[in-house]
Amino acid sequence: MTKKSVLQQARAAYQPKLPSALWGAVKAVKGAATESVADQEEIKKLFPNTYGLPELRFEKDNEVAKKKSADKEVINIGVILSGGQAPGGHNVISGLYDGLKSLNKANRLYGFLMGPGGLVDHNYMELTGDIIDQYRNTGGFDIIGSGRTKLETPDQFEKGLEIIKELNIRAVVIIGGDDSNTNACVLAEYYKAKNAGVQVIGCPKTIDGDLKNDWIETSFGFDTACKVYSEVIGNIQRDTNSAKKYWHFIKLMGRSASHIALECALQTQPNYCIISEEVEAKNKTLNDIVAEIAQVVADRAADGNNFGTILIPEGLIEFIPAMKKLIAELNDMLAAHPEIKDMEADEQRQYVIDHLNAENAEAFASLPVAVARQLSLDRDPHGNVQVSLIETEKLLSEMVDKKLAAMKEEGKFVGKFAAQHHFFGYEGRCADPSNFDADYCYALGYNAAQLVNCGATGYMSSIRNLSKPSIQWIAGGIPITMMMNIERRHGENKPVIRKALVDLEGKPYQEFLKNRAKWAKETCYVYPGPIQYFGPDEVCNQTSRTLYYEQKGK
Ligand code: FBP
Repeated sequence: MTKKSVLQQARAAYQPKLPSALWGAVKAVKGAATESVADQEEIKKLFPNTYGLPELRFEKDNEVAKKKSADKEVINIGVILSGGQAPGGHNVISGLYDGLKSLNKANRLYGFLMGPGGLVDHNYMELTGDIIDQYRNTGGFDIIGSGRTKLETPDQFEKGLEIIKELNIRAVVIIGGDDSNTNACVLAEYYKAKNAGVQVIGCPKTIDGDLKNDWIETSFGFDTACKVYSEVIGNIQRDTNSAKKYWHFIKLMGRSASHIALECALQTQPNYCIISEEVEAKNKTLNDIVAEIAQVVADRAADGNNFGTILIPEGLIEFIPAMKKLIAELNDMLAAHPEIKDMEADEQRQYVIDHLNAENAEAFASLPVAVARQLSLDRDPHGNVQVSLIETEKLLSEMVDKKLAAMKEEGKFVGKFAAQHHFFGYEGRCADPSNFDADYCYALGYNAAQLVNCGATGYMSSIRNLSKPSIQWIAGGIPITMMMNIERRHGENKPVIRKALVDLEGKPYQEFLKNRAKWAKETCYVYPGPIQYFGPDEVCNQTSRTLYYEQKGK
């Protein structure tokens, strides 16, 4: 174990707060049968054993509390961390461990190493109390590591079953984003169909904030990651407001949806923030976006302010309608001809241009070479373009620079323009969880143990009512099939959990809309400062602005 910082030592003593519904023994109360969000007939056909299950809600159970521990069945659980790191993963595991031990001290928790691949390759370790105690309230996924192996083939499921049986594991808990939870459901269906006696439960993880709906109010890690990014954006804003000489182009993680950019904008009040979902809805081109940014720069320059901040969501490229069409055709082309990704750069570029339809070929040819190349490279195991590798912040600032030069010639820009570039993503994914994420994650894990105990499979751990104090949070489980629809992936139609994009009618975006013209022209920066773990409630226990506005008045 590495040396602990003074903060980590103090933080280790923090006891996350559980919802009162999970204090002591619980019983699962069944709600009505459920349906998928769309494509009901197709999803039902694909998940005959896990479709239509009822929503579950936990309540205190006085009867079970009286059972002697000798009568209790031993339950072993295997846990997997899947995909990108998100603050609080260790607390999901410590909550799961404590929940499991609260049911029966003889229960055991196994961690599969380096993501879903650990299950298939039989790489695991037992997570004992001593190990868990080293990781309570810490960031990172290093307790067992994470990975992006996609669990999808019967072969993988059968290999997994061998080790599951060997370790007498009753349930696998998969902590992941929308794609990993989709695969958790496929695994649950497979094991249920063959009566393997193995349950599968998902937990909603991703800093991107796009795994949310009426039952999953936020994915864990979003709160902490956005607070870290907002602290640094605030610091940059103070710097630029001091020297008054740079425009900072700041790209923020979030593979697809713009929740992180929107949340950071609400926290820091930058001069400009692109929301990809708005770009798509208004059918904007890259040139439109560049023209808007250049106008903001020119308007501030007219007031003598040659400085500012611009937030750019990582997933922007895929939301520009012309790019979206291009990427869809490229995805199909790469799925049908995987050899393209191994070609030399020039040969690859020509091949792609020759084989795209005319409109897409023109869009592709007009892109800077580095961006075009990134779009033609390998996808991640879930079929996603690796947008974090596309330098949109540089692309935009170069285009804005050119546009301003043209505006200067026409007498429409009278100032100076110097740009700095930043990309914040990895900086926030392993931060020590905020009090909100520490509590939320612990509750998700503890709750997952209860879902296993009540025999659920194909469910996601759900903790709701999150803008209220944690004691009032609602605990239960939601059938994963309920969140699914059919989407095109890797050139095929697949059942997947529907991604939650920024809702342009929603309160967080509307709040941004109300203020953005003022933030663009004036200097209204807010400097949130670092996450605080100790101190007054309003400083330490604030939820994200997104959750606050979404739940305001509810
Ligand atoms: P998950 O969807 O797995 O939570 O990962 C999210 C994310 O952090 C994205 O924001 C980012 O685009 C991507 O992971 C980066 O992937 P990698 O860690 O493989 O570089």
